[in-house]
Amino acid sequence: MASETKPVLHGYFRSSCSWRVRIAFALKGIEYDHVPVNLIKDGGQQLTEQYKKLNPMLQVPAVELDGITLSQSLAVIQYIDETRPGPRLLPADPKQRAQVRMISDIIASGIQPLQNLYVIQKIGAEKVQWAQHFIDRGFQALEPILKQTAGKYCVGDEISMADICLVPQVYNAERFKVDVGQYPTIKRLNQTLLEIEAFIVTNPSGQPDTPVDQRA
Ligand SMILES: N[C@@H](CCC(=O)N[C@@H](CS)C(=O)NCC(=O)O)C(=O)O
Repeated sequence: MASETKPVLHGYFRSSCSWRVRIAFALKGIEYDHVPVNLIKDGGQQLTEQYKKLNPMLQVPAVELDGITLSQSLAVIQYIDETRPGPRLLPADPKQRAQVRMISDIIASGIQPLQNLYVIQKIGAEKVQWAQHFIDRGFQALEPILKQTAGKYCVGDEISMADICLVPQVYNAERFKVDVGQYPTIKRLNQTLLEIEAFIVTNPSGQPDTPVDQRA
């Protein structure tokens, strides 16, 4: 049962996983409170004993809502979808729903974890090449899949969790200077989605914790 209390999002402006949750809240029209967790400052605020109680994985996002605390952005998005009115984030059709989950999992399990801060910190000098390699590897798989599933958006013509995962992943790819032009379907979908209000207002360049010099 959805409670009256506003959800609290513990997140970081530049975290792609926090951005996923912000987009889902925006699409559903859910107001929330934001608690910034700076992944770099003070050696990483996600590593404190206090934060560990919220998310023992020491990652953002963590979301407090309806009396529980959830980490894992896809679990949060699916919970919101199951408990809140507003546009569906997973399609009603089981085949399309499976395709949305497939695309979301490729990004959330097969691409994003490999360029996580705590991973690339272990890589050292080769970190940019490492990140580029695994983003390219993932995008080479995503491109033909999206060619088959996409209409206006990643799966058909309704915005879904797959789109919520795609845009922040393309943002990460651009940060690591991956040439997204090699992937015309990914590029087209990203451009279309970036014009939608829920994606604009949640952009890392305009969050409460976005540093002044990184604001758009
Ligand atoms: N599967 C998790 C991944 C969360 C995750 O990787 N978060 C990153 C930011 S996008 C993080 O907190 N990294 C902290 C670090 O690298 O120390 C989710 O979808 O929420």
